[in-house]
Amino acid sequence: MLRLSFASLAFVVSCCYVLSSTSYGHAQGLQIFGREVVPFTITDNSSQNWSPDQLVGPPDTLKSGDIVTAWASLTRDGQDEWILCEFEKPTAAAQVTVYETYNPGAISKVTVFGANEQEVVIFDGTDPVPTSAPRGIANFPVDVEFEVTKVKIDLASKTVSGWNEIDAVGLRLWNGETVWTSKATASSTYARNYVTPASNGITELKAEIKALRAALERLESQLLSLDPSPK
Ligand SMILES: [Ca+2]
Ligand SMILES: [Ca+2]
Repeated sequence: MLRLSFASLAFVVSCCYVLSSTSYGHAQGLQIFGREVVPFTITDNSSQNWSPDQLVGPPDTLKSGDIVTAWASLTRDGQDEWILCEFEKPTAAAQVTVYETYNPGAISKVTVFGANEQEVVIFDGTDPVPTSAPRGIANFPVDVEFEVTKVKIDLASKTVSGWNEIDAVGLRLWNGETVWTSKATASSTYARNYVTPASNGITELKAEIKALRAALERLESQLLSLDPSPK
């Protein structure tokens, strides 16, 4: 009975964890025998969930929350973070617009860059979006003599609790139009914790389950050897 129940339990735990991780949100690492199981998610483009690529293009995270279409740092508050957003062509910008979609209020500095190594800090202070808000759009006026090619946004992530997720960054033009980030990098990303739902990811997951079952069988064997009850 012990053999059956233990093996079954292990498999059920593994399957439940996989299923529980297939939705929005940071599935927190499940500790099994001291080893953190890598979260697994099944959505389109899931290898890029929360990656800097999620900063590219117009806003697509339509509500507040821990949602995969926004960039998220690797840790909640482990270090201060930054994102660097590039634009397809130099732009005469009137304003930098930042869509904060989860735990807003962490923007501490905004720097704009030009094609000829120009660099100007246009904001250094407290994020205009309050930390109490569920989400918000932060606007920073640009008053520089050059066309903007890149924007760097520094985030006081250590200070503002939780993942400070950003959905999109745009440059508002003087005519009211907005151009959106075409390429982005970041100080860190939660995305690297994720595996794709493609064959590689499934193979890795199967290997993970196999290793867990083997570990459980070894433990079961050890427990049986210690069992003083008559066979
Ligand atoms: Ca934070
Ligand atoms: Ca986005």
